[in-house]
Amino acid sequence: MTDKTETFRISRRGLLGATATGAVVAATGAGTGLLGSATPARAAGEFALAPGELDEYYGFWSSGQTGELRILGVPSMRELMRIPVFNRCSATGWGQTNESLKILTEGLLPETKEYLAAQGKVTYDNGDLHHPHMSFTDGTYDGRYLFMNDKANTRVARVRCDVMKCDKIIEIPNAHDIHGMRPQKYPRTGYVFANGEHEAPLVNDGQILDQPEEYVNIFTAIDGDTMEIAWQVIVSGNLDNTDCDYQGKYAFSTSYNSEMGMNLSEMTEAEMDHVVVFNLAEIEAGIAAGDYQELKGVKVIDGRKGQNKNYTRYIPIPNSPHGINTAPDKRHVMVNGKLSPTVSVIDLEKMDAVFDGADPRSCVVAEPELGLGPLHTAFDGQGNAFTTLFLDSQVVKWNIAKAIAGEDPIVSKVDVQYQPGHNSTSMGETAEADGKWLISMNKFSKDRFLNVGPLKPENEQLIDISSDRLELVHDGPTFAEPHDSIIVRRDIVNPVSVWDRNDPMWEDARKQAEADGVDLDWGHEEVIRDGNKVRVYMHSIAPQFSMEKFTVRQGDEVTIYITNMDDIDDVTHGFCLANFGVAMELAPQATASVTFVAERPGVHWYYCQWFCHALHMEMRGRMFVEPRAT
Ligand code: CUK
Ligand code: CUA
Repeated sequence: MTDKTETFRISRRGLLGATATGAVVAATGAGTGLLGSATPARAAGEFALAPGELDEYYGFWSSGQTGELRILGVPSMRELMRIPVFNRCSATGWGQTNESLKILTEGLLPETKEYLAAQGKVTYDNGDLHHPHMSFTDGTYDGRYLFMNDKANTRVARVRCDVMKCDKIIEIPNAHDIHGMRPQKYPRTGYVFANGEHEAPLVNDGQILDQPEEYVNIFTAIDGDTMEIAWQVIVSGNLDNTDCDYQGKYAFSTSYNSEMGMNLSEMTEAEMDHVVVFNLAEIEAGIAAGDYQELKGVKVIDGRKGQNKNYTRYIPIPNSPHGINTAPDKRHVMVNGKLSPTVSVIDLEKMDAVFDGADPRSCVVAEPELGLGPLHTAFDGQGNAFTTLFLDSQVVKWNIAKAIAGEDPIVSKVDVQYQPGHNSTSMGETAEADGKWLISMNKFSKDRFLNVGPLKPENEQLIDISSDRLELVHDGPTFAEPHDSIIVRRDIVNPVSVWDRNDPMWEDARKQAEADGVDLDWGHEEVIRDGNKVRVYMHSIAPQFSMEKFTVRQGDEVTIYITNMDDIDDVTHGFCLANFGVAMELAPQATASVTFVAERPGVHWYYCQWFCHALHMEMRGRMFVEPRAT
């Protein structure tokens, strides 16, 4: 860090004050003049990669209301890939191909399918993806799956890390608006824990509105292998974020609305909210003993306050806690105060006693004041924690042992631009936290980038945490709105470059081809008529489709199956049928399919829309639609 930057920091801090808010920054107009001229310091060669050099870490990013998962390289912060999940993707055909529609529709509840049918749809085309997390084995990432939530439409999805495509999406019954979500760390995933955020009547059929005592919230455990619901727990208060221990005994969720208020003033009334602790073995035993009600096919156990059972405990925590993060010491859990300037440190070694009847607060072993608006905490594996301070626009590094000893735990603070939500450290949510990098995911970028109009990008900053001097080394703009990320050592993630022809993703296509007597393992070109359903099988091999033309009739329901015979790295083709709104990705050795009604007579060109060859433009063919006889 140069002196110039140091001075600039101090003056900016002085200018905005310790509780700078977006409004203050906007009102002073300080940004463009004062801040724009400063050149950020760079530790030369430390994080910048030369062209052709590969990153040390995979970063898996959420995208909030965009609904997709993103892959970035860390530390370069280069965006490597977007994986459509809850969104509709024009490039890959996600949300249009038969393979993706199956994944998007098969996990929906019957009433959702009915609702969507009334809108003329088969699936949602939006999502709000906040929390991406990898599956664990024995306390660290195992490279099998990524799991993620959809707050917008109450879903949980899974992405296969071998092909980096989504293979399962389920809607969570009984719960409302899945927010916090984490995989079980030990012995393995195992469970995926998911919080319903918004309270609702347990049977939400339009009979109850203003009877808050009838409102409940639901915590869900999903089996990460089968993606089926294992069980649910009814809780008091709402549920925000969640995490679990390294022992396989407890999961825990923050609640910012223990009041069960229905408006802002009611929700923030109480001085204390709580963390709900879930005792996994007790819940499993309760289910086995039949102490549940079955709701929409799910076993639901009652873990509300005052139930006098050992399924849950409620730990009082000051005011509207948000993030909850288990430290790599496998013992301490940080509960981030949000409206309280504190982080509450829970000692899991005291949790058994709490379930045996000890005062719930007895597991809270420290509550250091760190600054204004603590939202999320990450770790370096060396006994330190890094907490984002939303209102202060800072990340604070603090020492866990000092906080427990009652000493001043603050090691250092670094300004971030501006208003951070989540942060994440390299391997920081595993037992293998390595203390190299921290990403601060800031909700506002304001003056940090060229002005692109009223809608601004967010700003994600890379901070070198290898010394006590937290060094900001990179600004990265991102589109709406990554909440959370994980940073995974690259040796853990090993995707393939070419699809397996027999991958489950293409199973339906293979079965249909077999029924139609078409051999997908050989180059094929067939048009099968089955009433007004027409199935067209062809293959692609650069720079050609195996069919230069085919004919259907107006009104036919046409399904196109294409196998990409190319088996070389990076030779992806596409199929785009012009003026039919049809397009899909054909990665090497994939068999993808798409269905549409041929309601437009005439000649229609289909073309390859992924640049694949010097003769890519020539990679096209004609669909001829014969007009309906009048
Ligand atoms: S939440 Cu967004 S900043 Cu959805 Cu993880 Cu805290
Ligand atoms: Cu095939 Cu472009």
